[in-house]
Amino acid sequence: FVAPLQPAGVADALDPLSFRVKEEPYRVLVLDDSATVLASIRKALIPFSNIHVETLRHAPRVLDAMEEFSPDVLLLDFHMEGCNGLEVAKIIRQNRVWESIPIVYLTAETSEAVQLEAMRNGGDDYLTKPISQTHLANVVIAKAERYRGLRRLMVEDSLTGLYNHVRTKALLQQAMLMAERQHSALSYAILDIDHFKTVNDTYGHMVGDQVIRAIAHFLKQHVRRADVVGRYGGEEFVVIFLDTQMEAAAAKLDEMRMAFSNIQHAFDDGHFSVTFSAGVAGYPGYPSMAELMAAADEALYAAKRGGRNRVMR
Ligand code: GH3
Ligand code: MG
Ligand code: MG
Ligand code: MG
Repeated sequence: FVAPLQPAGVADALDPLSFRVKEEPYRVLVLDDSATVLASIRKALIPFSNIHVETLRHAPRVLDAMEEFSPDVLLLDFHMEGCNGLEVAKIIRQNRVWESIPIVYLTAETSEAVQLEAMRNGGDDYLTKPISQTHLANVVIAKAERYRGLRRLMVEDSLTGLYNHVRTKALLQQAMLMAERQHSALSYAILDIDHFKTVNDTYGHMVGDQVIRAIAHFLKQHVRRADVVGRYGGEEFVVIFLDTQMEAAAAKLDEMRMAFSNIQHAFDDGHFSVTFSAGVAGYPGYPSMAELMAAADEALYAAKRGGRNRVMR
């Protein structure tokens, strides 16, 4: 069949961080040891349709809650039973994933010395109670907005909206640790478009870029939502198949390879097709990240040497 090239906006509709659409409300996690305070903050923020509030009373649960809820901003109480906000902020900041999440203190503590200490220890802002509903919402929205923009720059490839190189590697590391803990398998594949220089030379770089967007979109559509798709470099892509044995991943990739080779990319009045080659390697077969990546790379080169448009392992 003939598929038109993806218009520029198509890949942008996918938020590679969480598969959320971009207009989703800002997510704020509120940690306070008082149920009354939590209820009043929730009530203050509920009228704002672009804010989604989640509350937490128990500080030791904060990292789990953050992992589950994936907040865009954290509102943090200062004095809590058994610990204070400073300690919580320190623990959060030690975690690379959360090193730049906005932490906003919201407390009745008005001492300037305490405020200074809080800002020195990873706090982004310091609000004192009582506070107007609007002021609180404005600060939450402003911080969350900035963080989302920043996060996008850090982890997202701008041409395709896929995870970038750095983020892809971090996610692979994380996925391997998880697989080790759960005694499960995972598969890692690297894909490279065949004779892409010829595409650029024949149709121009703009069309080349469209093909890159098209394959990005195709890959996202053909793997599970939980799987990871990244753009590793120019016309090289990575797929991390979670909880998947290498044989199954290789079979899936081969199906995808065939389907992709049948897509016709429009150009002027005609069309052309493009193929890719892929190398795949599996955990626990290769227990370290470096070995796993090297094995997939070698398999990719073998696929290229073997004539391209094929999947090797
Ligand atoms: P092979 O089958 O061996 O992979 O051949 P190839 O032509 O694809 O060779 P190679 O992978 O070495 O070349 C990739 C080319 O992709 C080189 C570069 O000009 C082009 N390229 C890399 N990034 C982009 C991009 O973002 N947009 C476009 N249009 N071209 C790119
Ligand atoms: Mg308190
Ligand atoms: Mg290449
Ligand atoms: Mg290539």
